[in-house]
Amino acid sequence: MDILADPRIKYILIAVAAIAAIAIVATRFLPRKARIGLYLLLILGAGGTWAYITLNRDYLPSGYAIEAAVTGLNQPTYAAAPPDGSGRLFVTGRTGLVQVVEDGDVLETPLLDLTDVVASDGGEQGLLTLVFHPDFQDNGFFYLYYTALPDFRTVLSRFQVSESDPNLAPRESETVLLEIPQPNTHHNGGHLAFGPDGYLYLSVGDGGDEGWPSTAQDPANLLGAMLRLDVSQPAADPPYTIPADNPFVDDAGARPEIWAVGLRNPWRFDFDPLSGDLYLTDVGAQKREEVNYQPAGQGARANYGWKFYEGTADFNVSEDAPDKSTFTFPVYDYDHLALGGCSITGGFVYRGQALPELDGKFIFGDFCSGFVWSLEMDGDQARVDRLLRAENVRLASFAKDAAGELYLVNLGGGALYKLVAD
Ligand SMILES: [Ca+2]
Repeated sequence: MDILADPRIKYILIAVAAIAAIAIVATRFLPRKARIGLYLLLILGAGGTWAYITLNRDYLPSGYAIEAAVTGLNQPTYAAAPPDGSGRLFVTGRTGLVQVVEDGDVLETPLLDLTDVVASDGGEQGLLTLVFHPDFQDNGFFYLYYTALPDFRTVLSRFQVSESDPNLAPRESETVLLEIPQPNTHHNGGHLAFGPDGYLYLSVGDGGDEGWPSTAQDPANLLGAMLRLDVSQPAADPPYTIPADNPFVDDAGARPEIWAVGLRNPWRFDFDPLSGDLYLTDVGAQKREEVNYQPAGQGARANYGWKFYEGTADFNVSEDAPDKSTFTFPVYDYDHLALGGCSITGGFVYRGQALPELDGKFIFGDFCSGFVWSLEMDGDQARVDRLLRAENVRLASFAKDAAGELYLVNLGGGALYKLVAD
């Protein structure tokens, strides 16, 4: 961060230096009282400069900025580029629309309209995410994750793009993979991504459960967990199979879909397309937001701690809590008070071309403060740098285009902003 790049600070520093120079010269000629006055002025000036820099450092130039790329979207929650060379983006909208962006314009007719079945009134409900089947170009399959009327259950479904019109996905193409009952309207979090192993990973919030033991610690319950499904056999019934090495397959009473437990509202995650490392953000309760990390190939049966722990802090460490060493703690967590945040928003590992200095870094932000950071692992230590503060952006998500460039998804303003060099 180049503080001197802000002209206001440059002027203040010049003014302080000028007063200092005058004071030094004037010391020879001025009476004692006037000298003391000048010294006081000098101290005030220096103090004022320090306070100004401290209070404004979040707004100083950082080398990064955002620029509007797509506007006129309907409450966007996520966007993704179909892997077919078309350059399009499919954008999920909270109320249940999937809109198509072509050449920067939002097409008038949506790809899919689920507004009559999607529950979106509750704080964290809606059509939340989308992922393309790795063989999308051949089979036209993509998956959606949404909360459904009338009981607010969570639904994971597969859809198929029409063979005659690539900007249309018929409602009748829906095949439901999973339905998960929800005890509450919040912590519906969730993200979908294919891992380097070709399996479909799905993160599921704890459903806002108020009880104990927590659904997040209960492997008999799909809430508060990361699931791993094999969807390579589309005709299977149910329409997925359980990977043979899923960690709970041999545990009596456990759901074999579960890959990891102890999550509260795991809103997004990403596998680095190069290394296969996993970055998983989990939204905290009242205090702490966290980033979890697993090197490629690791993480099966991990317990991320909720709701014994919120980030690295104790939350409800009951007497029967397992030993602390059995949990996977975040590589980075931050306090709401310290940074004005409220809800962490992941995140992608940047592998685009335009911002080479971000290559391999995990980019994430906060829904309330608008801060955007990069995180880089050095051994088992995380190094975090602040990239920018996106004011007036309700940062529901990040998104990635076909070239790997990153966007901020502004739920409030119906827009996608591209992350660019300033
Ligand atoms: Ca945790």
